[in-house]
This record gives sequence, structure tokens and C-alpha cells, in this order.
Amino acid sequence: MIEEAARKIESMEIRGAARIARFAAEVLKNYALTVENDFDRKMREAAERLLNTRPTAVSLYNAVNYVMNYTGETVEEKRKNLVKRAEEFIKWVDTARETIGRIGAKRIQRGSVVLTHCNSSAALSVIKTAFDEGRVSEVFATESRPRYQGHLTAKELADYGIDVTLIVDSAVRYFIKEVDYVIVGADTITVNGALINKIGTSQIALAAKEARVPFMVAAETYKFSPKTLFGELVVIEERSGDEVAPKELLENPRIRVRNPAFDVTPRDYIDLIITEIGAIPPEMSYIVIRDHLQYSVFGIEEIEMNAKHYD
Ligand code: RI2
Repeated sequence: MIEEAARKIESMEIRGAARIARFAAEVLKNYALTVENDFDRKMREAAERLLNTRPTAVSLYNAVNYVMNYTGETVEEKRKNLVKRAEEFIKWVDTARETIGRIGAKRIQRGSVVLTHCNSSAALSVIKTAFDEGRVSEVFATESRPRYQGHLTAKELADYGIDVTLIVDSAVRYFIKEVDYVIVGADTITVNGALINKIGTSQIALAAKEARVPFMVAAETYKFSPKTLFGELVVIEERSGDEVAPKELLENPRIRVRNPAFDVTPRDYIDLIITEIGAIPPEMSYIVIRDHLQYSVFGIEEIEMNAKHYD
């Protein structure tokens, strides 16, 4: 059960920082219901395997930590508490997205054109709510190579009734003057307010800053990284070159293909982070971590990122 779930995250069948976190909580809950003995060890191994799937989005880490902070004396007590915590986390995911939509929409003026990158459920929640309120008239969606999550975004928005212009990632600067706001999601936000998001995000931020277009991030509080409080750097996932180039190029000994999945946008490029507890400047990230994620800071953060595969 755990191995199958882990592979779904690795292959990106389950993707998107929020969805991965929700899925991990659900998987741990279902697994806990099947464990009969050696509860702590088995749960810990399962948690390690899930954590070792994709390294960048801290939402996965925060989900696993939240669920694994269970208490109890007997196996039954532990199981009951773990299930309760998993359900709490899942509710957190579901309600936060909606709240972010409401809070974020207020920041958009009527009839605006918005540009988004990749496929973020939090950013789309803002865009859809703003559209319902007459604030968004049109959306530019980048295709988001190499996995083309922008196609999902274009389809989702079009199905919602919103007019979308799909563009290649490198066309952002060409169109930026037609855009009123950039809204993207987040995989991780560091203690100093830097954003780690889909590769290409930082180039968009650069173009937006130059053109004085406000750059907003939609991120649930569980996307903030308590680990960065202690100076830990965010690991940027590098995926296989075959997502980017054909075999013939990959086999050429003179050509190296690199495929980082995320990049870092420094806080100076970010105007606002929209969370479920309010819209904040990136400088306030420390407060979010201090006041809302202590369970992670004082939790079982010792889980090592070195688990082996097992079935
Ligand atoms: P939500 C995605 O990563 C994108 O980078 C997106 O911006 C981010 O997760 C957040 O998505 P990937 O899993 O949690 O496609 O807002 O690599 O849905």
C-alpha cells in the first residue's frame, strides 16, 4: 500500500503540493488502520518512504509530521489519535484553499487580467473566486514545460467559464504589459520569505517586477517550512532528462541535460502571500512558522530522508 502510494507521488500521478500532502495524510491513515503490531516502527517506516518521494514541497513534510505526532499508550489509542490527526490535516487542506480564494480575490480589481504559472489549486481558487466576483476577465496560463501542467490549468479555467490564453513559458515578458496581476502557488516558503515554486516562476517574477505588475503567491500555512528556521536549505528536485529531451540528445556524450523542477524567487520580488490566515508580506513568514507550525518544529523532524524502498 505504501510503496504503491509513494510511486504515485514519484511518477507525478499525484502532484501539486497540496494534493500530495492531503494524499500522504490519507495514505498514513489508511495504513494505520491495517497495522496490528509494532505500530510505531511500521508507521515510521511508512512515513519515511513517503517523505523520500519528492524532496522540495514542504507540504508533504508538514503533513507527515502532523499525522505522525500522534500520542497514546496502546496500539488502539495510537491508531485512534493518528486517524484523528490525519482527518484534521485533510480538513485543513480543504478549508484553507477556499479561504485563500476569498481572501485573495479581494486583492484584485474589477476586470483584471491575471497571469498564472503551472497548476496551483490555491492560485486557481483565488482566480475562480475573483472571476465569480467580476474581478477577473481573462487569464494567461503558461504551458509550464516540461510536464505541461499549464494545460491542466487552461482546461480547468475554461471549464469554469473563464477565457484563457495559453502561452509558452518564454513568452511571459512579451505579454506582461497586458497583465494586471501575476498569481502563482507555492511548493515551499522559507523563513525569510523566499518562494520555491515550479521552474520558471522566478523569471516571471523578474518580468513582473520590471513591468511593475504585482506578484502574488497563494499558499496555505502548511507550505511554510519550519526546517528553514534552523538554516536548512530547500532541496530542489532534479528530475530525469528524458522529461526534457529526446533519446538522441541524451545519448550524445557532449550534451548534458538538466531538469530542475523548481526555482527560488527571492522575497524582494513578492508583493503579497495570500494564506488562509490573511494576506501577508513575505517578511512575515517567520511569524507564520512560529505561530502556526510549532508541531513541526518540535515534532518528529528527525525522520531521515534515507528510507529504502519496501512493499
Ligand atoms: P498547489 C506544483 O508542483 C506547482 O509548482 C504548483 O505551483 C505547486 O505544486 C502548488 O500547487 P508539481 O507537483 O498546492 O506540479 O497550490 O511539481 O495545488
